[in-house]
Formats: sequence, C-alpha cells, structure tokens
Amino acid sequence: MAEKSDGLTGAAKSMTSKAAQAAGKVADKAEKLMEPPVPGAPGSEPPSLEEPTEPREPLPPKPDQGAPDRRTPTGADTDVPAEAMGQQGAYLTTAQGARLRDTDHSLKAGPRGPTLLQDHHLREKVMHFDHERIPERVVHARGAGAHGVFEGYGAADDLCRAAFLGKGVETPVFVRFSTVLGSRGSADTVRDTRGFATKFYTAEGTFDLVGNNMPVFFIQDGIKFPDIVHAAKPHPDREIPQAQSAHDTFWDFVSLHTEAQHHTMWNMSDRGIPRSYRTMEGFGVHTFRLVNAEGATTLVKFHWKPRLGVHSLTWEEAQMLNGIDPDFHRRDLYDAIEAGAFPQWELGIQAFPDTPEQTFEGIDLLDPTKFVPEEIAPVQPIGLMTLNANPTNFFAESEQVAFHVGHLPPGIDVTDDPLLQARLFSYLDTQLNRFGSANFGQIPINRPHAPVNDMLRDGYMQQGVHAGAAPYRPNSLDGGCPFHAGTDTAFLDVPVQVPAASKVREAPASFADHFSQARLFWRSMTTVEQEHIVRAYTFELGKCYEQAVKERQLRALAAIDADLCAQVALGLGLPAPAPDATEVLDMDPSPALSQVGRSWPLDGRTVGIVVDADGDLEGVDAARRAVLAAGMVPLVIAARGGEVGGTTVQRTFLTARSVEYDAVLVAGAPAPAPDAMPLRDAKSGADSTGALDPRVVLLLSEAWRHAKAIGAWGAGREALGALGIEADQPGVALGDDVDAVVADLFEAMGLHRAWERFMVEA
Ligand code: HDE
Repeated sequence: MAEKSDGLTGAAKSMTSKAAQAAGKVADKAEKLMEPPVPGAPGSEPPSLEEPTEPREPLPPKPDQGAPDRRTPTGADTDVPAEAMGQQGAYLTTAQGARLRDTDHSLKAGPRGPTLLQDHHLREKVMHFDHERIPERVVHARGAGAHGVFEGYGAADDLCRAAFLGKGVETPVFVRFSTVLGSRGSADTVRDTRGFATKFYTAEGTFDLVGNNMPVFFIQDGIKFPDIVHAAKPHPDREIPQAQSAHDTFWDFVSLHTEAQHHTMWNMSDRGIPRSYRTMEGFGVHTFRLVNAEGATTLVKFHWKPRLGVHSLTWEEAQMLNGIDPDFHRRDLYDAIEAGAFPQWELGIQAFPDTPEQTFEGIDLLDPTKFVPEEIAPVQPIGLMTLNANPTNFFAESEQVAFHVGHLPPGIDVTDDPLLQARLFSYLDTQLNRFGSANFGQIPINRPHAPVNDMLRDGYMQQGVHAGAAPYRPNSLDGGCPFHAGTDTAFLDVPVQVPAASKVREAPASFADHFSQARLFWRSMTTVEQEHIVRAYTFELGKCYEQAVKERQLRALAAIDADLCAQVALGLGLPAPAPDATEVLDMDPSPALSQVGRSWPLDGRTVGIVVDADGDLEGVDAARRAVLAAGMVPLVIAARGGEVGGTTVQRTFLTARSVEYDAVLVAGAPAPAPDAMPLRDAKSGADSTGALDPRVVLLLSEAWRHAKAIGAWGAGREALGALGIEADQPGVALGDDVDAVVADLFEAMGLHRAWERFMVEA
C-alpha cells in the first residue's frame, strides 16, 4: 500500500514554473492512477454502463483473490490453470455443456400457455437452485476465511519432528475465523468467543489447529458440549435471541455449572468484542504433545500472536456496528487483504515437561478451563503466518472447509484432555452431516498437499478414479501397495502410560477449582478494562428475565471478587451476596492479559477525513497520501458524493458513521448541507441550525466517546473547538501543519485507544 514514488514529479522540478505546473498536474494524475483504489470493488474490472453484448471468457478473479491449490482429490499437484477450476467459455450452457440460446423464458405451450414438463433447462436450473444450501455448522456457522502461508522458524526442531516447523519451510494455509453462537447470517460484532481455525497443508499431511481467541473453554469434558451450546443458543420455543449470551438460558447454565465462569469472564471482557479478526490472539486451548525425531515428548499450548496487537471494540461501537455494518469483521479482513495490508500472526508455544502428573506450577494441563500465564511460561515463537489472499468463492472455500482436530501430522499428538478427546469424535461426525458424504476431504479446499493412498473407497460424490484391484492389505494383486511406512516418516501414536484405574464417570479432583483463574483474569485487568467487564455483566444479566438466575450468577461473582460482585449487584438493583466458603486461590496477576499500555502497527486501519469544499484541500491531499503511505485506507467524507478538489469522495455525511473509522481527521468546518434535516437523514437530529453540519458533530462526538484518535488543522480546529475538544486532551492531534498533525494522529492510533478518555467520562 506504499505510496508510489515517480520520476515525473522529479523531472518537473527542473522545468520553468508554468511548464512545471502543467507537468505537475500530469504527474499528479499519473500518481493518482497508480494509487491503490479504496478496497471493496465487487468485480475485477469496472462495469460498463450498458449491458455488455460481445461474447468473452469469464473475467479473471480479482488480484487479491486466491483459490484452493490445484490438487487432485488424492493430493497430487496439477498444472490445471486456476481459471479452469471454475465456469468457462463465453457462452451460457447447460450443466452438461450444451450451449443455450435463452435462459429468460421457460418453454411454454404458447406465450400465455402452461410450462411444459419437457423443459429440461428450466428443471435443471431450478432443481440445482433448490439444493444450493448445505446445513450450516451447528456452532461457528458465521465465519470468514483467507488463504496464506506459514513459515517455520526452525525454533521447535528440538521438540517436534513435523517438517513444516523447520527453518524457512513454507506451508500454504487456509484460516477460518468465526463467531460461535450466531447463524450464518448473524452479525459479526456480537459479544461471543471467536473461532480461529487454521488448516496447514503440510507435505506430511494436513494439520488442523482448530482454536479460539480465548485460551480457556466453558466445560472440562466434551460430554457437556451439547449442554453449553443448547444453553447459549436461542431459546428453543421462540428462537431468540440471535447470536448472543444475554439471555436466561445461558446464565442459568453458567451460574449452575460454575466451571464455565472463567471462560464467561473472558467473554464479558473486551476480548468478547474484537475490533477485527486481524487483532485477535488465537489459542489451541488444549495441551498438545509434541514428539521429536528421537521420540522424546513435550507438552505444549499453542498461541497465535497478532502482529497488530490485541484490540477490541467498545460495547457501544459493537452494538452500533451490528446494525450499521453487520459484516464488519468479514469486510475488514477482506478489505485489508485487498489493500495489501496482509495480517500476520506468530505461532508460539508454551512448553512443559511431559511428566506423568501433566501439571505445570500446580496448573492441571489437562483442564481446558485453565491457562498458564505467560509470565510463568513464556510463549516461544516458532513460525510466522501471513494471510495474503482472499477466497475467490465464499461457498467453495470458507463454507466448505472442513476442520478436524484429528488431522495431525507426524510430530504432533493429542493429550487426554477430556474435551479434546470428545472433539476427536465430533468433527468427523459433523462433516458427515454437513456434506452428506464421507468424501468431504476431496473437495478442493480440503484436499491434502501430500500423496493420499488411504484405501477408502466409493461413497457419495466420489471424486477419485482409483485404479487397481486390491484396496485392502495385505494384498499381492496390486503388488502389495500401499505399504506401511517406517517409524522415520509415519505418524506414531506415542506410547503414553495410561493410568491403571477403574472405568468411572468422574473428573479428577484438580478440576474442582472453578474460580481462581477467573479471579486471576479480573485482577490482571486495568481499571478501564474492569469497568468494561462490570458493564458487560450488568448488561447481560440485566437482559435476563428471571431474578433467580441473576442472583445465582451474583453468587458466582462473589466467589470471584467481592468488588466485581458489588458493582454488578448495584447495577442490577440486587443485594451483593457474601462469598460462600469456596476456597479460591489468589494467583499473581498476569499483566500480559491486558490490552492497555502498548503501541502497535497500523496496517489496514481506516482514517475518515472530513472535508469541506471550502477547506484546505491541498492539506486533505497531503493527509490522504500520508495515510496511504502508512499502509492504511483514507476515506474522504464530504457533504455530497463525486469529487472535492480533484479527490474522490468515498463517504457522504449521510452514509458515514463513526464506527467505520479508527481515527478521524477534520480538514474544515462544513456548514449544514442541504440534506441535513431529520426527514432526509435522521442522524441530523432535531436541531440543524448550528454552524457545523450536525452529522459531522455526531461523528466527532462518537469518535470522542469511543476514545479514538482525532486530528484537525486549520478550520477543522475550530470545528473541534466548538465541541470542546482541545489540543491538550488525550488522543487529540491539533496544529497548523498538516504533516505534524497526521504524525501525532498516527502515534495516538498506535495505542489503539486514548484510554484516559474513558476515565474522564467515568
Ligand atoms: Fe468446536 N466444533 N467443539 N471447539 N469448533 C465445531 O465442527 C465441538 C471446541 C471450534 O471454522 C463443529 O465443522 C465439540 C473447543 C472452531 O469450520 C463441531 C466440542 C474449541 C470451530 C464442533 C468443541 C473449538 C468449531 C461445528 C467439545 C477451541 C469452527 C462445525 C468437545 C479450542 C471450525 C464443524 C470452522 C466447530 C464440536 C469444543 C473451536 C460440531 C463437540 C474447545 C474454531 O464439530
């Protein structure tokens, strides 16, 4: 996204002033043409005004779009060009390739007569349409995916024999991010856990790391998964509310089943409302077992660390976005990749000795409601993932990708975590329901990049054309193929000791502690973050109907922290219960859990630039270029569409809303535009008689309230001054020199929020 430098402008400098001006204009134009367009173009070339009539091949995908690697169903590389994977030829055909003359009229007995049963084209077209949907995922139905590459650092070589972790080894990946609770069409910015599932197409077989953006889970045993999901999903009678936990059945369950309290605390924190998929951490949650070349094992927890840092929305932003842009996260990911701001995460591990107890510093590594603070087990980086291509087709890629925690390459194995054990059953099973066939692994996005010789045969939608007579072992008819691999290349089940024990339906005693880590999390938060947590609990419980549910949850909060409980109780208008006799450990806080206090890169962020046609348009141009050069997207906001001073307007006061921007620059003090009236734009409010357009006032006051960086120069300063926004306030960049203002604005943006502003408000 870097601004392109040019030879033209340089040459122009040496000319006489008039010629230089003319050349400068040409140069500006050329430079503008070279600038990356604002992301979001629907097709790979701009459409013509009239309907095209000249036959031509389908347009190529957009440059930002990738596609599943061209592999055969059994993993072999092919040189079929990408275009050949989709629809081809310039002419409309039947599904069998016969050209068609007309698809707008069904075959009828006369223009006013009934449709004929023989219309094979109509029947094929409508039959296919009738079957376009597959069952949505029972959880994580709403998601978005992207292609990328993972590069190993070689840092795990001592611990793990998996070749893809080796230094410099590049492995293609496909990642799908998701919410958990909502249906496919639900909004992105709901309060929920996020899925973070990565498919590594390694040369030794596919590895799926199917994680979340929180390191702990609601339940310790997979047998409870249907219970937590039934409780959190909409009520079974009226099927409301959609995609959220603010309702009785959720709080009924988590208050009774207190092992869910730790995960619930994460959901009530800002982590439950990420700013973007790009600014989320990822966690494998369970403990896994790595095996090295000598067969030695290590227990590990996987972490994804976003290069852009962890950044969340405010609750008000999240709620507004659910209405204003329900696709906010999906759009953000797609736009960032299209704009060349490729998101990156480092894969890291926390490594623990593989002892028979499987604990670390008293923390049970098999209990998925517990995490290990980074302060006592640092995360060691072992590779870097870059997402660099959007899907070409959502259904083919993001919808049909099928993850399974049992997709493991040699060198990575599971542990006895009872949650993970149940997942090993569930993911295969659920794919059968979604695809109606055991052959889902042969769909392009799911095809391995390693040779497949599995002796699995036939079934619905079989894509392979297997030769040979003997899909069984041992055989002599196919020359004995396939053969067992040696221990040097095969996946080895680690011969871990299984405890000599009786068959029981019980949890180990160490799983009984439900509150210590919830308290650890609460105490690791800054005051602002704690305030958000209090508001979240109060809001969610406030939306419950039953008093008993609220009171029971307050009891759980009392066990976590008396102050937290008291504040939520106050908001609910209920007495705060005294903590019961439950023993809760006081663990050292983990400052690494807080989002406050660090500075991060800005790639792919959006900066709204409010422009007044009479304002400093040269300054606007300079600001816009600086935003582009910083790898961000400038969106010019003006009274009406078209161009202002040669700059294309992307948003108008009617279409703009503060939540779309990470920061706002004000380059003028636009007076109320003609459409600034409540009937035309309700955002105008009742009074449109001020000096500033009321939509701009609203935009700035929201940006202020959400503690976003705001900058202005020239007349824009006066506009801010009228709202009481002054130079010495946190996150405010004011001045006369546009370059200096922009530089200050970027610095403020790096902190993600002007956190102090929340405190000023409180
Ligand atoms: Fe999942 N989970 N899960 N889950 N999960 C699914 O698989 C399940 C759990 C996670 O983008 C389903 O293909 C059970 C933990 C992600 O396609 C299903 C249990 C974690 C995704 C399923 C868990 C996850 C899923 C639904 C308890 C974090 C989205 C559709 C034993 C470590 C993957 C599908 C995608 C999806 C079952 C617990 C993460 C039904 C039974 C813990 C990111 O198989």
